[in-house]
Amino acid sequence: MTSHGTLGVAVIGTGRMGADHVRRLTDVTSGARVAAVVDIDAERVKGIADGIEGCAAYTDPAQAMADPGVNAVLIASPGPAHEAALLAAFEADLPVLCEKPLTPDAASALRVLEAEQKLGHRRVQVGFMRRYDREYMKLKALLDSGELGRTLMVHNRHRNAEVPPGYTNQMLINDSVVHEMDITRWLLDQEITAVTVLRPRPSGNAPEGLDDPQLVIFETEGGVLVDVEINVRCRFGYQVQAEAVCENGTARMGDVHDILVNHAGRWGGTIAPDYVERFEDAYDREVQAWVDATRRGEVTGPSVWDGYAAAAVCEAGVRAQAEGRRVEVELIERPALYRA
Ligand code: ISE
Repeated sequence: MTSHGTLGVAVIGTGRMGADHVRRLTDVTSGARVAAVVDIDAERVKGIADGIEGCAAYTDPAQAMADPGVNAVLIASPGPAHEAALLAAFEADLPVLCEKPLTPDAASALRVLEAEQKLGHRRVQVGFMRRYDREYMKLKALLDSGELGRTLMVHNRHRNAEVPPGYTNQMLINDSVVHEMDITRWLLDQEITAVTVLRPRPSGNAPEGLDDPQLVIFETEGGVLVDVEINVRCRFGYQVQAEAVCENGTARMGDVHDILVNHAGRWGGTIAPDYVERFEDAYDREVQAWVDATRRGEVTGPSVWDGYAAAAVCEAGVRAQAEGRRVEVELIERPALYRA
């Protein structure tokens, strides 16, 4: 850390999310700076580093972690590259914010879980940013208060206007519904025990080879039923909504994030075009919380256990989707390091 306590962060991966985090750490977050950027594209990463004072460009994460100006690591590379980067950060004893997914599958997530436990302390905050969204935080506070009684069901709608070329049925679970898996566990403080995936007739807008939309149903250990409409080419905008149905009432978030306009006999608001805009505030709060905790020498927020649990639920979801049946989630016993 520099003399006045500014956290030097190495950002690994400069794609859509990585580039946005470079901007955030440079222009928004207080107490941190981008000390290094890493990408396999040497030209691209040099161009980014040249635009940031005191920032070094690397193509190898381990070399960036050895840079004396680097005190922490933000992993925003593609999911399959996360395990190696995480293990290198453990080796360098550096704190990490790892974009979701922790890793693409339960086995690799388990290897990271075991490696972090060997350190004897947490090192990783996983990038499930919806936990920092103000509406989700209010919803959790209300459910935790017990004012509405016990939660019986949760209805979710996760709608993307568009997805990139090459987006597959499996990515619909691993890349998109993974957010509802984590937010369900966090809102209810319960593990997900089984997954079922149902499909209506596909939309005429569905990309080739993709069954869109789909209905994903979670069962939780406390008997709550959670459904997720995942709709990845709805075209009208990016929309994430959740409604908790409780014994004495309901609570819904995600309808309005902007002003409502009455004009010429009509009323209405706006819908964000994509997740980077809709959750900009949540990403800002997530990264600020990570920088603040790291400068205090603490690790807070979603843990490697949360990343492993989400990976295990994703595996069950992908099997349920492929086999057309209800699949139970297989989880190891929660290690002591990750119990509250
Ligand atoms: C994307 O990777 C995200 O993480 C977004 O939050 C999600 O809404 C989108 O469906 C994913 O593809």
